[in-house]
Amino acid sequence: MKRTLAIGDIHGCLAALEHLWRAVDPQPQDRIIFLGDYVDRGPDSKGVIEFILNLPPDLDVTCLIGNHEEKFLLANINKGELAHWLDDWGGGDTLASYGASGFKDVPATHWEFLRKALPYVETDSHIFVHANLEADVPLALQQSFTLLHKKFGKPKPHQSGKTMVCGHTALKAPHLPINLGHAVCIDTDPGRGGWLTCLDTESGKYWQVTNDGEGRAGAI
Ligand SMILES: [Mn+2]
Repeated sequence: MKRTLAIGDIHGCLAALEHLWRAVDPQPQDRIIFLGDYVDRGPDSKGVIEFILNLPPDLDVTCLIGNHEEKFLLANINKGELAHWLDDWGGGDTLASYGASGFKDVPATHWEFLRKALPYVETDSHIFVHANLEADVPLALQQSFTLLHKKFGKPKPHQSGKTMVCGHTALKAPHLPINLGHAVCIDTDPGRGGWLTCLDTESGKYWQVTNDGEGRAGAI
């Protein structure tokens, strides 16, 4: 049976992503949607992007952009953004994962990955986005701030009637997904000792792993 697999914020936690892949075992008939925030905080941001770029080509993979990818791109072209990224966003961990020369060591394939990541994706029943939506604004007219930065809070149902699936707002212990019916958040904070979450929006089943390989599952 086809699954639609949304994967929450990874934040450099390559080991967690590898554990999650073994637990979920995505197949060519599944649709896989990464919700963004691949980089910063965790130990191997480069490895996370490399893992995604090296997935088998017969898998149906969509990658969304998160605010941390936007910051990575901005830091490369603006000194103020670079200082902010390094001081406050964990960007130093990301650059260190590429090696001693920083931006010079980031391969062209990774810049292309960052630039090609999509702001949202829509199915018949769901809208997938990194951060949030304005309830009364059509999807195509949403502001970048809302899509990439706006915290989850208590979102109203989107005017489309579709269920929003997002990450971005880190859910603290016990690190479980939040399901409001019309909106679901699956950022369970793996970069700061939490869990990495994958949700099948068809069945409601979710899988969670830690960077240490601990695993659990449940349903929303
Ligand atoms: Mn985010």
